[in-house]
Amino acid sequence: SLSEDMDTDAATMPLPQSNERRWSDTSAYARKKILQSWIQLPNGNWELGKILSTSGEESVISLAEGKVIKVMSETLVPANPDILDGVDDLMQLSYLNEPSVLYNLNYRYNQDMIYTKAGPVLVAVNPFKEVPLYGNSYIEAYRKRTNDSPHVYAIADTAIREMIRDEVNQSIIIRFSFLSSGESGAGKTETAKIAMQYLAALGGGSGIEYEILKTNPILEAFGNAKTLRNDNSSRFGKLIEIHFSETGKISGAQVQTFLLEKSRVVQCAEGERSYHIFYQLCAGASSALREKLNLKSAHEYKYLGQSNCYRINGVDDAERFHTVKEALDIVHVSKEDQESVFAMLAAVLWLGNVSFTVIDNENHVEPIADESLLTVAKLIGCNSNELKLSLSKRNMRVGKDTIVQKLTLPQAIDARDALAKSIYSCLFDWLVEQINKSLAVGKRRTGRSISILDIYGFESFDKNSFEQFCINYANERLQQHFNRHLFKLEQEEYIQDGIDWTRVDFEDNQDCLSLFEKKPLGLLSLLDEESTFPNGTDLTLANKLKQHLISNSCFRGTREKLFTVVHYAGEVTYETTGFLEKNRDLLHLDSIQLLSSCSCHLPQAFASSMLIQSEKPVVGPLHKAGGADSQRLSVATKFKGQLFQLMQRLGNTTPHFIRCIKPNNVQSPGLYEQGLVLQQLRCCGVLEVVRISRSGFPTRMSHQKFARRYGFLLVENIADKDPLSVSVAILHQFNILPEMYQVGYTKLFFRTGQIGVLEDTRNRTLHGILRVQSSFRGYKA
Ligand code: AOV
Ligand code: MG
Repeated sequence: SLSEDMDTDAATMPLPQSNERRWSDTSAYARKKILQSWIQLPNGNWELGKILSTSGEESVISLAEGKVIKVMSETLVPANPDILDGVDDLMQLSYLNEPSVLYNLNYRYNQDMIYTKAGPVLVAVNPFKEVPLYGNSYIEAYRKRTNDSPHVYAIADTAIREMIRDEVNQSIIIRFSFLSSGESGAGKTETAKIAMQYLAALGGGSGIEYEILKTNPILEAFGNAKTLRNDNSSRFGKLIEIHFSETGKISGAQVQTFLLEKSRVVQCAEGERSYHIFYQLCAGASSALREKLNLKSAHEYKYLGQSNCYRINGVDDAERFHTVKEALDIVHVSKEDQESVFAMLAAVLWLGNVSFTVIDNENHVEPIADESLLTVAKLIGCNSNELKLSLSKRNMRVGKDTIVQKLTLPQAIDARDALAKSIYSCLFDWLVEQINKSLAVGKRRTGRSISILDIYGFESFDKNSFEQFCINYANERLQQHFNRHLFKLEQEEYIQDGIDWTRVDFEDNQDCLSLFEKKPLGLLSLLDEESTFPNGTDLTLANKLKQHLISNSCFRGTREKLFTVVHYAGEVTYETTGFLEKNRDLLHLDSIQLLSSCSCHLPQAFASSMLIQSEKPVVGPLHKAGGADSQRLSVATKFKGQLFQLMQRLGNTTPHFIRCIKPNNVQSPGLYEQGLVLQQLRCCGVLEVVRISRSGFPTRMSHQKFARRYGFLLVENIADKDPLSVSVAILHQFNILPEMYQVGYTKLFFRTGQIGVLEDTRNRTLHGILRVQSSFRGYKA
């Protein structure tokens, strides 16, 4: 390659011929007069042009197809020489500007090279088709390091090696970037699976790796759905922590999930679907199971019918159902439990068909005791009269008395839907718990684990509600993690170690995070406070936020129920409609009581898990009119707690970042929309990362460690020397050029690629020693 190597894990790098040559080549290009330039067309796209002549302030450019134009010379954006076309790492570009980066990614994308490094970050551009980059032969090649082109496998490989070498937990953080249209389908979930595949192949042996891989079809069936943007959209966030033994073998794993989108169970938009598992069950259940659950086809369930979409192109739901059942077998969910799970799903579907009839002249209603109601009662194992009562009345405590309130139609529908959502989300949590029980073999914290985070990215739709509010808050937290890691820590470390370093400013999003988290006057606190007020409404919430936060630079109060947050990635306007309800997430005590009275074990388990939750300290709601419905942590507060925990966990790991990019909005292969890609690159700070990494010294090692690791390669005697002197001696012996490293108080700092030379020599020397030893042993035997 013509310029510096890019991989912070330098062991992947081939031995460069001569550092000097490589450096001078790069700077030679930079000094040369530019021959080609990027010209921006009226549609915003960039086209490559040859500079024919420059006179005064104007330049004459020839474009493709012989077109010649005149432009102001100052608008020229230098293009890289052809020889740099499609470089592996954006850091290698002599001219690092937006069109050059776009072009480079596009050039690679056209050849199915969907992965590119951007300094320490791996960029993955979604191919929307099968690309021949995966499977055993590729895994082997990355394991043996005979293939060093950028890949998820290479990231996973680095994570394993660093985990073993440093005895530090690792994390692979997969995210995409914000888009004004709201984004999804960039490839995060697929990327996470590819990383897991690699870890399972290298750390496998005990069999537990199959179980880990089988968590994917299960969680996707229950937590993914077809949306307008992605046929397999994750509607929850996921962290999977894979544990390894001292010898680098997988010993167990743990899954944590975040904020499942419950509302999808009872309603979804035109053209979208509810969770896959419902359609899979309806299509794939055996006739015995159908009979037992009184199962109909998907068309006959109202919850599934309202969006007018039952099928996904190219997907056989019946076949998927069998895959899910097999996966459940593998993670040790018994056949009996599986049947209970399916019964719960059928109960949810039948609940949606429960209808109501008016019973008095005050418009109070009660459910009709038809097939739907009776089937629900049978499936969850309760008395049908009690089910009927719980959907037509609400017990409320006022002081010492209990009063019974009859429900109107909207209230009854709410009660019914709340019950369906609770059953489903409890079922989801229960499944995760079963998976964790099955995977909890080696949970000892040994400093040897790799966590993979696949979490929703920023969302910004035409209408943004409570879900987007939480999701974007989560992203704000993750963004800070990313910033801090790549920028702040970097600089602080240089300064601490006495390295001269020109400060590079970066955007921090602390202000926006404070807007969310400050107590008592932050978005979350105010939301919780309003949620506890019996008379709180969407409008009073909006007014309260405006009243207290209007002076905050990240906040803007707009019309009525609207407010705008200036997020790291852009502005998002939220509408408070439904915020309080969703944050309270009340399940009436009556419903919990109903579930606990059921004869089936799953509803009972659900009821007790909900009761346990409600015993936690109450931040959340006291329901209307002084009533005493279940009191528990508000959704936002619970989520915030989960996020803090997540950040703490990630904070103790060495992170590896993967950025997924979606090249078009129509899920179609071969289509690369410059504008769309650029927006994503800008928002996730990829260019910034490259700039900083290129100018900095991203590889670092303490003097002790460096001396320990490479000291034995020295020819001179180092017995009584301190680590710093040993380090310096090593650097000299290996002729590492002075501009390639800096010696800090406690550490050595290297430009990318430098450690590679030493690692190679070390590996060769070690292998030499091992070969000698083993042939010696062979001789003796
Ligand atoms: P997401 O996880 O980022 O969306 P997915 O991982 O579900 O996106 O990817 C969406 C679709 O893109 C997949 O179903 C595949 O068809 C295709 N795809 C992604 N990566 C690859 C790849 N490496 N090779 C082939 N096809 C791929 V969301 O969960 O909705 O935001 O929240
Ligand atoms: Mg996903």
